[in-house]
Amino acid sequence: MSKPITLYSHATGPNPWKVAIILEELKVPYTTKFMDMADLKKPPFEALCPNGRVPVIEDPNTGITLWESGAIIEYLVQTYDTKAAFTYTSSPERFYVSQWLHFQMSGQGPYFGQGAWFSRFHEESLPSAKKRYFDQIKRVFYVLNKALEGKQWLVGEKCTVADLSFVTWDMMVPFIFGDDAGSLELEKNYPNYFAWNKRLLERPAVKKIAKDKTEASASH
Ligand SMILES: N[C@@H](CCC(=O)N[C@@H](CS)C(=O)NCC(=O)O)C(=O)O
Repeated sequence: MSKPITLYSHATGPNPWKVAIILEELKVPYTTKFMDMADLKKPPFEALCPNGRVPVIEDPNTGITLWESGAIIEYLVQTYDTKAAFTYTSSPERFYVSQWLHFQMSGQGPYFGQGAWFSRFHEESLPSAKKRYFDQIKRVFYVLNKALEGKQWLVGEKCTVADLSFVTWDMMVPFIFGDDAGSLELEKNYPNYFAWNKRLLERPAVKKIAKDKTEASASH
């Protein structure tokens, strides 16, 4: 039995919860340390992550400290998914898993994040910036919807870390779009994407993390 990994997290931010889902799916023991945003960009946290963001993991079993959620997911899979239950060892499948993980990290996370910024946090209303990111988010729905035509999962016949990596940002859609969320008509406009996201949300590990996140948001 391995010693628990420490996951540095934040109550509402989706990126650490993405890592929590992978830890749950892999049944790797972990403990969560919730950070205040105000403590991220100064010592002692900066010594763990010079970028001053969460997630960060510390794994006492290997001595590694790691940040950037995509790199953490790759580490967890390579270290703890010894039977490749959530990835592939074959080619080209393992490269396709990597491709989708990179797309999530560069194509989904940053655009959804900026969409949230300009719809919720920016100090002035900038409709053109909001439109730019909302359009890009719709583009991500379109890409996923097209890739999932006639398929249950992004790569091969099973759920992999590529699929799981998208779900916590997808959970943020109502928050990002607010009153505009209904006009997305996700089920009608992106049916493959919609069914896939529903499939992900029904997984016990994803359900547990959705519940943990709701509870953490209420108490932190
Ligand atoms: N690319 C990074 C993004 C991490 C990130 O932006 N995390 C947010 C929480 S979800 C954060 O720490 N924000 C603090 C800040 O922006 O100061 C990753 O995927 O790990």
